[in-house]
Amino acid sequence: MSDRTLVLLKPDAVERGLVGAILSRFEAKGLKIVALDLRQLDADTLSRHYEEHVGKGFYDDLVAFMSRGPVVALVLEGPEDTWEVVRTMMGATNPRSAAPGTIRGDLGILFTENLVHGSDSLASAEREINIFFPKL
Ligand code: IDP
Ligand code: MG
Repeated sequence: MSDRTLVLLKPDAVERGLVGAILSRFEAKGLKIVALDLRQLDADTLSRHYEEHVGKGFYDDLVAFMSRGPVVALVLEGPEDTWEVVRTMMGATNPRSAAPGTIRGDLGILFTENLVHGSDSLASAEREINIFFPKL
């Protein structure tokens, strides 16, 4: 059995030259990269991806941030519960309170600019992989 999840390395991770460091963590954990692409996201893609956040107070800032430069979109595969493994490695949404040892806890300090996205359930993973890599 294997399952997959969607990860985005956000524009701050690309700008700060942290793509390699973050990908290394996932590879060292034993997760396999099965798709990978550097791409610029537009407002339409972001509204599909973040559909549960459209209209919230932070949404416009989130879209401005997520479209200010390219992201690295990838799909990771592991033996089971891959989305949950990745979420544990990412840490809490606000890097200020994310635990040391997590990606956000070790590398981030700002709320919106929290380096990495990971699907929050198996259903979200399937939905998001279909948005970013529909042929997979
Ligand atoms: P998650 O990325 O940990 O799943 P979500 O609640 O799904 O967190 O929020 C999506 C993204 O929106 C966050 O990663 C962060 O970049 C941004 N965000 C969420 N809540 C806030 C907030 O209260 N202030 C500023 N940015 C936020
Ligand atoms: Mg989320």
